[in-house]
Amino acid sequence: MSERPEVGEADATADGTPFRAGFVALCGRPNVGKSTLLNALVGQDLAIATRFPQTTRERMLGVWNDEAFQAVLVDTPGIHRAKSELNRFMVDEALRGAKDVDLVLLLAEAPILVDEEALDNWTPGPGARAALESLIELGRPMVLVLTKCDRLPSRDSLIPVLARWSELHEFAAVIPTSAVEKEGLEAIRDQILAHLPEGEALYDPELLSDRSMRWHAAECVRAELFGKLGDELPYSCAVTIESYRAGRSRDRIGATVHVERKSQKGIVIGAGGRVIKSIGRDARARISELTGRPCDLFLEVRVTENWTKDRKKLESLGYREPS
Ligand SMILES: Nc1nc2c(ncn2[C@@H]2O[C@H](COP(=O)(O)OP(=O)(O)OP(=O)(O)O)[C@@H](O)[C@H]2O)c(=O)[nH]1
Ligand SMILES: [Mg+2]
Repeated sequence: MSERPEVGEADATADGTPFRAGFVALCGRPNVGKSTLLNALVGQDLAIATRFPQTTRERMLGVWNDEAFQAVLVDTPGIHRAKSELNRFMVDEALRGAKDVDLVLLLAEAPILVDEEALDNWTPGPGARAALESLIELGRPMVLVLTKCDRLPSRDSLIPVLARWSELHEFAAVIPTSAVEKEGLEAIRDQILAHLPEGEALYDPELLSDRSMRWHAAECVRAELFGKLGDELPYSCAVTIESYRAGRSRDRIGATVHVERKSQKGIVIGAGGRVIKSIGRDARARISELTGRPCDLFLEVRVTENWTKDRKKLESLGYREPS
Protein backbone atom coordinates (compact mmCIF):
# COMPACT_ATOMS: atom_id res chain seq x y z
CA MET A 1 0.00 0.00 0.00
CA SER A 2 1.19 3.54 -0.46
CA GLU A 3 1.31 6.26 2.15
CA ARG A 4 -2.20 7.03 3.40
CA PRO A 5 -3.03 10.67 2.66
CA GLU A 6 -4.47 12.76 5.46
CA VAL A 7 -8.21 12.26 5.79
CA GLY A 8 -10.73 14.95 6.55
CA GLU A 9 -14.24 14.57 7.88
CA ALA A 10 -16.60 12.57 5.70
CA ASP A 11 -19.43 14.18 3.76
CA ALA A 12 -22.78 12.39 3.81
CA THR A 13 -23.89 10.53 0.66
CA ALA A 14 -27.27 11.09 -1.01
CA ASP A 15 -29.05 8.68 1.37
CA GLY A 16 -27.55 10.40 4.43
CA THR A 17 -24.99 7.71 5.29
CA PRO A 18 -21.41 8.92 5.75
CA PHE A 19 -18.99 8.61 2.83
CA ARG A 20 -16.30 5.95 3.23
CA ALA A 21 -12.81 5.64 1.83
CA GLY A 22 -9.88 3.27 2.20
CA PHE A 23 -7.63 0.61 0.73
CA VAL A 24 -8.53 -2.87 -0.52
CA ALA A 25 -5.82 -5.29 -1.68
CA LEU A 26 -6.43 -8.00 -4.28
CA CYS A 27 -4.13 -10.89 -3.40
CA GLY A 28 -3.62 -14.56 -4.17
CA ARG A 29 -1.66 -17.05 -6.24
CA PRO A 30 -0.47 -16.06 -9.73
CA ASN A 31 -3.07 -16.14 -12.51
CA VAL A 32 -6.16 -16.37 -10.29
CA GLY A 33 -7.67 -13.24 -11.87
CA LYS A 34 -6.59 -10.35 -9.60
CA SER A 35 -5.88 -7.84 -12.36
CA THR A 36 -8.98 -8.83 -14.32
CA LEU A 37 -11.15 -8.32 -11.23
CA LEU A 38 -9.60 -4.91 -10.52
CA ASN A 39 -10.37 -3.87 -14.09
CA ALA A 40 -13.94 -5.14 -13.80
CA LEU A 41 -14.50 -3.23 -10.55
CA VAL A 42 -13.09 0.10 -11.75
CA GLY A 43 -14.64 -0.37 -15.20
CA GLN A 44 -11.44 0.21 -17.16
CA ASP A 45 -8.47 -1.89 -18.28
CA LEU A 46 -5.90 -0.29 -15.98
CA ALA A 47 -3.95 -3.41 -15.06
CA ILE A 48 -2.55 -5.76 -17.67
CA ALA A 49 -4.02 -9.26 -17.51
CA THR A 50 -2.80 -12.18 -19.62
CA ARG A 51 -3.29 -15.93 -19.66
CA PHE A 52 0.23 -16.33 -18.21
CA PRO A 53 1.01 -16.55 -14.48
CA GLN A 54 3.23 -13.86 -12.97
CA THR A 55 2.11 -11.15 -15.34
CA THR A 56 1.84 -8.47 -12.64
CA ARG A 57 5.23 -7.56 -11.17
CA GLU A 58 4.47 -4.40 -9.20
CA ARG A 59 1.71 -3.00 -7.08
CA MET A 60 -0.69 -0.64 -8.76
CA LEU A 61 -3.46 1.34 -7.11
CA GLY A 62 -6.67 1.63 -9.09
CA VAL A 63 -9.19 4.14 -7.78
CA TRP A 64 -12.82 2.99 -7.69
CA ASN A 65 -15.19 5.90 -7.14
CA ASP A 66 -18.62 4.74 -6.04
CA GLU A 67 -21.36 7.11 -4.91
CA ALA A 68 -21.02 5.76 -1.35
CA PHE A 69 -17.24 5.25 -1.15
CA GLN A 70 -13.85 5.55 -2.72
CA ALA A 71 -12.03 2.22 -2.66
CA VAL A 72 -8.36 2.36 -3.56
CA LEU A 73 -7.83 -1.11 -5.02
CA VAL A 74 -4.31 -2.51 -4.79
CA ASP A 75 -3.41 -4.91 -7.61
CA THR A 76 -0.56 -7.15 -6.46
CA PRO A 77 1.72 -9.79 -8.00
CA GLY A 78 0.85 -13.43 -7.34
CA ILE A 79 2.22 -14.95 -4.13
CA HIS A 80 4.43 -17.92 -5.01
CA ARG A 81 7.64 -19.72 -4.07
CA ALA A 82 10.20 -17.29 -5.42
CA LYS A 83 13.56 -18.38 -6.79
CA SER A 84 15.04 -15.47 -8.75
CA GLU A 85 15.65 -11.95 -7.47
CA LEU A 86 12.80 -10.73 -9.66
CA ASN A 87 10.40 -13.26 -8.16
CA ARG A 88 11.48 -12.42 -4.62
CA PHE A 89 10.84 -8.76 -5.40
CA MET A 90 7.37 -9.68 -6.71
CA VAL A 91 6.34 -11.62 -3.60
CA ASP A 92 7.65 -8.88 -1.29
CA GLU A 93 5.73 -6.38 -3.39
CA ALA A 94 2.53 -8.43 -3.00
CA LEU A 95 2.83 -8.51 0.78
CA ARG A 96 3.70 -4.80 0.91
CA GLY A 97 0.51 -4.22 -1.08
CA ALA A 98 -1.64 -5.95 1.53
CA LYS A 99 0.00 -4.33 4.56
CA ASP A 100 -2.23 -1.95 6.54
CA VAL A 101 -5.13 -2.11 4.08
CA ASP A 102 -8.72 -2.01 5.32
CA LEU A 103 -9.63 -5.24 3.58
CA VAL A 104 -7.81 -8.05 1.76
CA LEU A 105 -9.66 -9.84 -1.01
CA LEU A 106 -8.00 -13.26 -1.23
CA LEU A 107 -8.68 -14.57 -4.72
CA ALA A 108 -8.61 -18.29 -5.47
CA GLU A 109 -9.73 -20.11 -8.59
CA ALA A 110 -12.87 -22.22 -8.28
CA PRO A 111 -11.68 -25.75 -9.11
CA ILE A 112 -13.27 -27.39 -12.13
CA LEU A 113 -14.31 -30.76 -10.77
CA VAL A 114 -17.10 -32.77 -12.29
CA ASP A 115 -17.49 -35.95 -10.29
CA GLU A 116 -18.71 -35.80 -6.72
CA GLU A 117 -15.98 -37.97 -5.30
CA ALA A 118 -13.25 -35.61 -6.52
CA LEU A 119 -15.16 -32.74 -4.96
CA ASP A 120 -15.45 -34.46 -1.60
CA ASN A 121 -11.71 -35.00 -1.52
CA TRP A 122 -10.85 -31.54 -2.79
CA THR A 123 -8.85 -29.19 -0.61
CA PRO A 124 -6.92 -25.96 -1.38
CA GLY A 125 -3.41 -26.84 -2.64
CA PRO A 126 -0.15 -26.13 -0.80
CA GLY A 127 0.56 -22.96 -2.79
CA ALA A 128 -2.86 -21.51 -2.02
CA ARG A 129 -2.50 -22.42 1.67
CA ALA A 130 0.94 -20.81 1.81
CA ALA A 131 -0.46 -17.62 0.26
CA LEU A 132 -3.28 -17.64 2.82
CA GLU A 133 -0.81 -18.14 5.70
CA SER A 134 1.39 -15.24 4.63
CA LEU A 135 -1.67 -12.98 4.40
CA ILE A 136 -3.07 -14.11 7.77
CA GLU A 137 0.19 -12.89 9.30
CA LEU A 138 -0.66 -9.36 8.20
CA GLY A 139 -3.74 -9.48 10.42
CA ARG A 140 -6.17 -7.67 8.11
CA PRO A 141 -9.85 -8.63 7.61
CA MET A 142 -10.11 -11.00 4.68
CA VAL A 143 -12.82 -11.94 2.18
CA LEU A 144 -12.37 -15.03 0.03
CA VAL A 145 -13.27 -14.45 -3.62
CA LEU A 146 -13.65 -17.59 -5.71
CA THR A 147 -12.85 -16.62 -9.29
CA LYS A 148 -13.70 -17.90 -12.79
CA CYS A 149 -16.97 -19.51 -11.66
CA ASP A 150 -18.27 -19.16 -15.24
CA ARG A 151 -16.14 -22.23 -16.07
CA LEU A 152 -18.06 -24.48 -13.70
CA PRO A 153 -20.76 -26.82 -15.02
CA SER A 154 -22.86 -26.01 -11.95
CA ARG A 155 -22.55 -23.60 -9.05
CA ASP A 156 -23.79 -26.35 -6.66
CA SER A 157 -20.33 -27.86 -6.88
CA LEU A 158 -19.03 -24.86 -4.96
CA ILE A 159 -20.61 -25.83 -1.67
CA PRO A 160 -17.84 -28.26 -0.58
CA VAL A 161 -15.20 -25.88 -1.96
CA LEU A 162 -16.48 -22.99 0.13
CA ALA A 163 -16.68 -25.28 3.16
CA ARG A 164 -13.05 -26.45 2.78
CA TRP A 165 -11.80 -22.88 2.50
CA SER A 166 -13.83 -21.81 5.51
CA GLU A 167 -12.15 -24.52 7.60
CA LEU A 168 -8.79 -22.81 7.00
CA HIS A 169 -9.66 -19.28 8.12
CA GLU A 170 -12.50 -17.21 9.44
CA PHE A 171 -13.21 -15.14 6.35
CA ALA A 172 -15.52 -12.14 6.67
CA ALA A 173 -17.35 -13.61 3.65
CA VAL A 174 -16.81 -16.07 0.80
CA ILE A 175 -17.99 -14.86 -2.59
CA PRO A 176 -18.23 -16.86 -5.81
CA THR A 177 -17.53 -14.59 -8.80
CA SER A 178 -16.94 -14.33 -12.49
CA ALA A 179 -15.21 -11.17 -13.63
CA VAL A 180 -15.94 -12.15 -17.22
CA GLU A 181 -19.69 -12.42 -16.62
CA LYS A 182 -19.66 -9.64 -13.99
CA GLU A 183 -21.11 -11.96 -11.37
CA GLY A 184 -20.55 -11.51 -7.66
CA LEU A 185 -19.31 -7.94 -8.06
CA GLU A 186 -22.24 -6.51 -6.11
CA ALA A 187 -21.42 -8.83 -3.17
CA ILE A 188 -17.79 -7.61 -3.30
CA ARG A 189 -19.05 -4.03 -3.30
CA ASP A 190 -21.13 -4.74 -0.17
CA GLN A 191 -18.12 -6.20 1.64
CA ILE A 192 -15.93 -3.26 0.67
CA LEU A 193 -18.54 -0.83 1.90
CA ALA A 194 -18.79 -2.73 5.19
CA HIS A 195 -15.02 -2.60 5.78
CA LEU A 196 -14.03 0.90 4.68
CA PRO A 197 -13.78 3.55 7.41
CA GLU A 198 -15.77 6.76 7.23
CA GLY A 199 -13.77 9.53 5.61
CA GLU A 200 -13.28 11.78 2.61
CA ALA A 201 -11.96 10.49 -0.69
CA LEU A 202 -8.23 9.78 -0.41
CA TYR A 203 -7.39 10.47 -4.05
CA ASP A 204 -8.62 12.96 -6.60
CA PRO A 205 -11.63 11.18 -8.17
CA GLU A 206 -10.27 12.17 -11.60
CA LEU A 207 -7.20 10.03 -10.96
CA LEU A 208 -7.55 6.47 -12.24
CA SER A 209 -4.36 5.00 -10.87
CA ASP A 210 -1.34 6.02 -8.80
CA ARG A 211 0.99 5.26 -11.70
CA SER A 212 2.24 7.61 -14.38
CA MET A 213 1.32 7.22 -18.04
CA ARG A 214 4.97 6.25 -18.62
CA TRP A 215 4.49 3.26 -16.31
CA HIS A 216 1.22 2.26 -17.97
CA ALA A 217 2.85 2.57 -21.41
CA ALA A 218 5.61 0.15 -20.34
CA GLU A 219 2.95 -2.25 -19.05
CA CYS A 220 1.11 -2.05 -22.39
CA VAL A 221 4.31 -3.13 -24.15
CA ARG A 222 4.77 -5.95 -21.62
CA ALA A 223 1.23 -7.17 -22.25
CA GLU A 224 2.04 -7.47 -25.95
CA LEU A 225 5.30 -9.29 -25.21
CA PHE A 226 3.24 -11.87 -23.31
CA GLY A 227 0.76 -12.07 -26.15
CA LYS A 228 3.28 -12.44 -28.97
CA LEU A 229 6.30 -14.34 -27.64
CA GLY A 230 5.77 -17.99 -26.66
CA ASP A 231 5.65 -19.21 -23.11
CA GLU A 232 9.04 -18.38 -21.64
CA LEU A 233 10.58 -15.32 -23.20
CA PRO A 234 8.21 -12.74 -21.64
CA TYR A 235 9.64 -13.68 -18.23
CA SER A 236 13.06 -12.52 -19.42
CA CYS A 237 11.72 -9.20 -20.71
CA ALA A 238 11.45 -5.85 -18.97
CA VAL A 239 10.39 -2.54 -20.51
CA THR A 240 11.70 0.92 -19.72
CA ILE A 241 10.39 4.18 -21.15
CA GLU A 242 13.22 6.38 -22.42
CA SER A 243 11.12 9.33 -23.54
CA TYR A 244 7.48 10.37 -23.39
CA ARG A 245 6.59 13.59 -25.14
CA ALA A 246 3.02 14.82 -25.21
CA GLY A 247 2.61 16.65 -28.53
CA ARG A 248 -0.30 18.87 -29.48
CA SER A 249 -2.27 16.12 -31.18
CA ARG A 250 -0.31 12.91 -30.46
CA ASP A 251 2.17 11.48 -27.98
CA ARG A 252 5.63 10.29 -28.93
CA ILE A 253 7.06 7.48 -26.83
CA GLY A 254 10.45 5.79 -26.94
CA ALA A 255 10.79 2.47 -25.09
CA THR A 256 13.42 -0.22 -24.60
CA VAL A 257 12.67 -3.93 -24.30
CA HIS A 258 15.38 -5.53 -22.15
CA VAL A 259 16.15 -9.21 -22.63
CA GLU A 260 18.57 -11.33 -20.63
CA ARG A 261 20.60 -12.96 -23.40
CA LYS A 262 21.82 -12.15 -26.88
CA SER A 263 19.95 -15.13 -28.37
CA GLN A 264 16.65 -13.67 -27.10
CA LYS A 265 17.12 -10.37 -28.87
CA GLY A 266 16.73 -11.89 -32.34
CA ILE A 267 13.52 -13.68 -31.32
CA VAL A 268 11.94 -10.48 -30.00
CA ILE A 269 12.85 -8.63 -33.19
CA GLY A 270 11.82 -11.50 -35.49
CA ALA A 271 12.66 -12.03 -39.16
CA GLY A 272 12.66 -8.67 -40.91
CA GLY A 273 11.52 -7.03 -37.64
CA ARG A 274 8.09 -8.62 -37.96
CA VAL A 275 7.64 -9.54 -34.30
CA ILE A 276 8.74 -6.23 -32.79
CA LYS A 277 6.63 -4.35 -35.35
CA SER A 278 3.47 -6.20 -34.37
CA ILE A 279 4.28 -5.75 -30.67
CA GLY A 280 4.71 -2.02 -31.29
CA ARG A 281 1.51 -1.71 -33.32
CA ASP A 282 -0.69 -3.42 -30.73
CA ALA A 283 0.99 -1.79 -27.73
CA ARG A 284 0.36 1.59 -29.37
CA ALA A 285 -3.34 0.76 -29.64
CA ARG A 286 -3.45 -0.20 -25.96
CA ILE A 287 -1.74 3.04 -24.91
CA SER A 288 -4.12 5.13 -27.02
CA GLU A 289 -7.07 3.32 -25.47
CA LEU A 290 -5.87 4.46 -22.04
CA THR A 291 -4.92 8.04 -22.95
CA GLY A 292 -7.65 8.68 -25.49
CA ARG A 293 -4.98 10.15 -27.80
CA PRO A 294 -3.05 8.74 -30.74
CA CYS A 295 0.62 8.00 -30.17
CA ASP A 296 3.81 6.97 -31.92
CA LEU A 297 5.83 4.26 -30.22
CA PHE A 298 9.48 3.55 -30.99
CA LEU A 299 10.83 0.28 -29.61
CA GLU A 300 14.43 -0.78 -29.21
CA VAL A 301 15.65 -4.17 -27.94
CA ARG A 302 18.68 -4.30 -25.65
CA VAL A 303 20.50 -7.10 -23.82
CA THR A 304 20.73 -6.42 -20.08
CA GLU A 305 22.45 -9.62 -19.13
CA ASN A 306 20.75 -11.77 -16.45
CA TRP A 307 18.76 -8.84 -15.15
CA THR A 308 16.21 -11.08 -13.37
CA LYS A 309 18.95 -12.44 -11.09
CA ASP A 310 20.68 -9.23 -10.09
CA ARG A 311 19.17 -6.86 -7.53
CA LYS A 312 21.08 -3.83 -8.84
CA LYS A 313 19.98 -4.43 -12.43
CA LEU A 314 16.39 -4.94 -11.25
CA GLU A 315 16.54 -1.58 -9.54
CA SER A 316 17.95 0.07 -12.63
CA LEU A 317 14.93 -1.24 -14.58
CA GLY A 318 12.51 0.26 -12.04
CA TYR A 319 11.85 -2.79 -9.84
CA ARG A 320 12.77 -1.29 -6.50
CA GLU A 321 11.30 -1.02 -3.05
CA PRO A 322 9.83 2.34 -2.16
CA SER A 323 12.34 4.43 -0.20
N1 LIG B 1 -13.07 -17.75 -17.49
C1 LIG B 1 -12.58 -16.75 -16.77
N2 LIG B 1 -11.29 -16.37 -16.93
C2 LIG B 1 -10.84 -15.37 -16.15
C3 LIG B 1 -11.64 -14.68 -15.20
N3 LIG B 1 -10.88 -13.76 -14.59
C4 LIG B 1 -9.65 -13.85 -15.14
N4 LIG B 1 -9.62 -14.80 -16.09
C5 LIG B 1 -8.48 -15.19 -16.92
O1 LIG B 1 -7.42 -15.67 -16.10
C6 LIG B 1 -6.16 -15.32 -16.65
C7 LIG B 1 -5.34 -14.61 -15.60
O2 LIG B 1 -5.96 -13.37 -15.29
P1 LIG B 1 -5.17 -12.20 -14.57
O3 LIG B 1 -6.16 -11.16 -14.21
O4 LIG B 1 -3.98 -11.78 -15.37
O5 LIG B 1 -4.67 -12.96 -13.27
P2 LIG B 1 -3.72 -12.38 -12.11
O6 LIG B 1 -4.16 -13.02 -10.85
O7 LIG B 1 -3.68 -10.92 -12.14
O8 LIG B 1 -2.34 -12.99 -12.57
P3 LIG B 1 -0.83 -12.54 -12.17
O9 LIG B 1 -0.71 -11.07 -12.37
O10 LIG B 1 -0.02 -13.32 -13.14
O11 LIG B 1 -0.62 -12.98 -10.76
C8 LIG B 1 -6.46 -14.45 -17.88
O12 LIG B 1 -6.39 -15.28 -19.03
C9 LIG B 1 -7.88 -13.99 -17.63
O13 LIG B 1 -8.60 -13.72 -18.82
C10 LIG B 1 -13.01 -15.08 -15.08
O14 LIG B 1 -13.81 -14.56 -14.30
N5 LIG B 1 -13.42 -16.12 -15.89
MG1 LIG C 1 -2.10 -9.59 -12.36
